[in-house]
Amino acid sequence: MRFPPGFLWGAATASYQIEGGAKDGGRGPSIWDTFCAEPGKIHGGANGDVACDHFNRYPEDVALMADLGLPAYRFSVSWSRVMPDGKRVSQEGLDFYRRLVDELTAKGVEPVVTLYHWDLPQALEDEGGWRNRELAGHFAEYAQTVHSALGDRVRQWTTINEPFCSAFLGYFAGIHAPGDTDPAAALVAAHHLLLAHGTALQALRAQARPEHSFSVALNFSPALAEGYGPEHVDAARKFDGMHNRFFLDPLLGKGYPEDVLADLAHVGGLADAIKDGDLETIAGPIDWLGVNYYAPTRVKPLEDPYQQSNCPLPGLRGVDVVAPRPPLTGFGWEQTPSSLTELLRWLNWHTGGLPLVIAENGAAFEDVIGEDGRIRDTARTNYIADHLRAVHAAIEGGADVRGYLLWALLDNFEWSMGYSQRFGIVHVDFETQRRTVKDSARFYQNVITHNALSAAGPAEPLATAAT
Ligand code: GBH
Repeated sequence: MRFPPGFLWGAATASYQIEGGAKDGGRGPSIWDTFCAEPGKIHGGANGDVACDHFNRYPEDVALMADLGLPAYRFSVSWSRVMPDGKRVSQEGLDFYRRLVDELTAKGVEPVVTLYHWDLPQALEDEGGWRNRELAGHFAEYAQTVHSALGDRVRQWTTINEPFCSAFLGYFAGIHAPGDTDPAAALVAAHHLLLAHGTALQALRAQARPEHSFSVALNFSPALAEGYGPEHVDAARKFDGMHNRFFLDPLLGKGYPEDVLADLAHVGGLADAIKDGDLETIAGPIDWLGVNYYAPTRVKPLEDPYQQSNCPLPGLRGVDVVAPRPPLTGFGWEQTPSSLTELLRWLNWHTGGLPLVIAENGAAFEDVIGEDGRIRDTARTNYIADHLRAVHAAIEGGADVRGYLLWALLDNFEWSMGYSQRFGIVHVDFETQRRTVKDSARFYQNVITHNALSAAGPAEPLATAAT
């Protein structure tokens, strides 16, 4: 299975999940520092103070990327490192990303920069966080600052990663920072995140070079109905509406989906938050869409159509999210690559052929280090191989998929799960900070080298010794 010429291969990370150096280089606190300090929020009481110590070890990590032959690396910039109080620029903070980008460029790895992957400066949370409309303007200034500093070397830009998670997990489910549980606040936050994207996009376009391209990354979970009756179809529609189309449609200039607004009529907040001109701002054209995909969601109708759903979607009623079907990943997520093919083909149709980049896809499994030091993570390798075949099938089916950025380069701080879930193709020993290349990384290297993979059969890593 051959991929199109020029297909962008790479791996991804995010600032708070790998950097550490929480108090180094003048970094200010973010909402994740605060959230992690609250007892009971994070598995094992963990935090990102040290994480992968990438802040200090980035030269080693970039060398590793070069050794793996990764053409691209997606990482995020920490707003609170670049602007410790959310507004005042720290040259020291910018310099860190400058050094990182220089190192990547020197080693021939293309940087793909995400401006916001959830680590809001705490000072801005103190002003209301994403409940506060003014954050859109602050974010645009921050975006311009980073773009001015790195735009000579960085061509590919993503404004915001997964507004779903920031808004719904952070302000409704309470399982992400800042830990609020207010459905109206979550909808308002979602609107302000989209507005921040649109406002920043306008600001960046105004200072962009011709080679720059801009995107936003959304997490998608296709809804799979457990039955065939109209109530089942409607349950899937509701879940898909709130989880996927609520964020996508405004970005495409379609506005918030009418059916979702009707489902949400009983929750306040959103209608008042939408001001004249907002939807135009949000709909500024993007050059490509970042698609983060891990698993579908199985749904069935609740007997009581007014009962709040058991999933973290504000205002969602009458939908029962049921157990995923095996085989599951180590995290308990379903492995259904066909849903990725369906998603990409649907996106191709729904967006009118917008270029798509898989900005995240990967799996957590428990790893065992063999006596020879090798990590034979066959389950992860098979997950990746199966999902690459699914991407290939979507391309055959007409979707304009331009790249695949695997989550994650390194094992890292997995948010509320702390260090208990390993997504890396490179193992990190969090005691010694030793990196060990897993078999899945060698398999991926092989795919990249050939720009192709076998159509079936067990996925084999390159026959290279692991270190
Ligand atoms: C990505 O989010 C993140 O961008 C990345 O930082 C993270 O490390 C990676 O996934 C792995 O988790 O709580 O009911 O919604 C993925 C979005 C949102 C998908 C939460 C799984 C769990 C079910 N994720 N969702 S629920």
